[in-house]
Amino acid sequence: MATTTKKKLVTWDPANVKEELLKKYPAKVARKRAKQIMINEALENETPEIHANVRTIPGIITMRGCTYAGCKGVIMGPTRDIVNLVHGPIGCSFYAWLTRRNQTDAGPDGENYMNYCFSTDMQDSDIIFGGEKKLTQAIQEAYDLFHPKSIAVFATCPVGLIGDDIHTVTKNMKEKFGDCNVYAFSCEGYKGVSQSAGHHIANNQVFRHIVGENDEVKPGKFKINLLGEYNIGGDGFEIDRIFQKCGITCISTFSGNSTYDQFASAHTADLNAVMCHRSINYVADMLETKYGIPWIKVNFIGANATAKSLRKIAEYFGDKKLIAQVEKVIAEEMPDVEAVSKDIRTRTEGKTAMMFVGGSRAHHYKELFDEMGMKTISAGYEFGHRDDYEGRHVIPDLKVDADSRNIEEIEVEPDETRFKPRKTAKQMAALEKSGYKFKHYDGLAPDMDNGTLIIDDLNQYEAEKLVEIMKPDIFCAGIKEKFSIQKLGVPMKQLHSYDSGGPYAGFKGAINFYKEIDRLVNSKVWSYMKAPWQTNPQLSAAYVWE
Ligand code: CFM
Repeated sequence: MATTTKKKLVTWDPANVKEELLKKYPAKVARKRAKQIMINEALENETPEIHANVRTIPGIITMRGCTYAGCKGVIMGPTRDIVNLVHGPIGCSFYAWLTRRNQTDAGPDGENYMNYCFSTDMQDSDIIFGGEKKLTQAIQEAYDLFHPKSIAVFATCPVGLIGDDIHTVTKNMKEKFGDCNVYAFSCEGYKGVSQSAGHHIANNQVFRHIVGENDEVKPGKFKINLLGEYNIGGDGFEIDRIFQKCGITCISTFSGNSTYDQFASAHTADLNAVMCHRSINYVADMLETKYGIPWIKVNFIGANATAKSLRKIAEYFGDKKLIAQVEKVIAEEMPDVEAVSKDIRTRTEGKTAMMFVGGSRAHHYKELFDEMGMKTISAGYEFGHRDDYEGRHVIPDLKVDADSRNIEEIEVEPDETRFKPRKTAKQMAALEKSGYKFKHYDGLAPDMDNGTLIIDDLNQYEAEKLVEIMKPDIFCAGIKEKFSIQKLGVPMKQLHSYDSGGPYAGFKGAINFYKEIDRLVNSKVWSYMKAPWQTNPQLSAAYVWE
């Protein structure tokens, strides 16, 4: 007979939960972790300070990835026509080979290297005698085989340790080829405290070596760049569909389903729309300083958020036809979304969620859970910085430590010939006066309810404790967490790779997400976690002859 477990209503005091999470740690570790576990009391103008972007304590099983992952996988991974050559032992390449589910469309030219895994396959002898010769040969081989527009070289930990000069090697090869842009990234895994450092290293080099290479003016009236959208599970395809329907031209996406030429032409757009603040906000700043393109924060995760972001883009251009078209698209798309939302809400309303993802998704996906009537009781980032939690106003107060000093900040000046303000000072002031916000992001904390827990760099031990105490209806994180959480009897949704699902962005994506979460939180399977003899050990039986 199946046992049905009726869920008790769980209430908790956040201070007790925090105490419980810290209880097992040695005093010094507990003191450090306490600063990264924040009981949210964000008021309108005030947010409690959180310790973030600091080293993980050795011995703790962190959810984070390495700097190389942030550079090679996250930023450069989704660009299809650049040969991404990893200089290092083969394991680093294999790990970064198509595991992120960033999708691509090979386009009319069909140039797509994403399905290849390029590596110098360093051996012990290369570590001892140096790997520069091998790297030179590998670049030559890739060039001879594919004749790509561009080859990017990524340093893994041993390369930094032995001191191979990858930048000189790539510079020489670029000069030798003449028709192929070759550059390198010093993104050794240990370079920063997380993959966030890798984003910065990648973006700096893209800005330095590619942006501005193509001045050709592309057709389109309302031209934007979408920064920080990586086409996971096809999110970018859905956003592109919506842009096209609205008449908005996306010159480049950094870097979902992108090409070399998109980066090269990015300076020709008239607005930068930033999705993932963490991975790219500094590129938006550099594009503004050098070329005069203003930037705004957008979010295409959630149907309401999508509508809001489209209206924001239309308002920037201020064109009556565009504004009308955006309204028309929203009016066309929303009825389907609302029909599904109405149906699933009868089953999802009041359920609870926890989210611990990279550096922006916990905030973005909260919108989708809100739309389902679900409450986010705890959330956090693996590698967010204080501004991702508390808002950009804290940026001037951020402490520069040895680790952040290690990551280069590029000094940018207005381009002598190509700097062009997209709007007059008067136009910008008028927009701002009407409440329009440029360069603005308030972070996760103000959107979280009072008394919820915001936790930075959550680890495996704390994740399990948190689930045991707070018993959410769903837990969202990555593959490393998936099965340990499910063994606790709580459904787990991967918000990095989306398991095998997606897209979840835009209008169609919202519908997909509603249905998926409804299915997960209402599945009966979790009530069968306990075998009958665990809840009722006294089984009675009789012999057949009795
Ligand atoms: Fe930005 Fe990302 Fe994220 Fe990120 Fe990432 Fe990702 Fe992420 Mo995984 S760029 S910070 S380094 S939104 S791969 S597409 S899901 S951790 S929350």
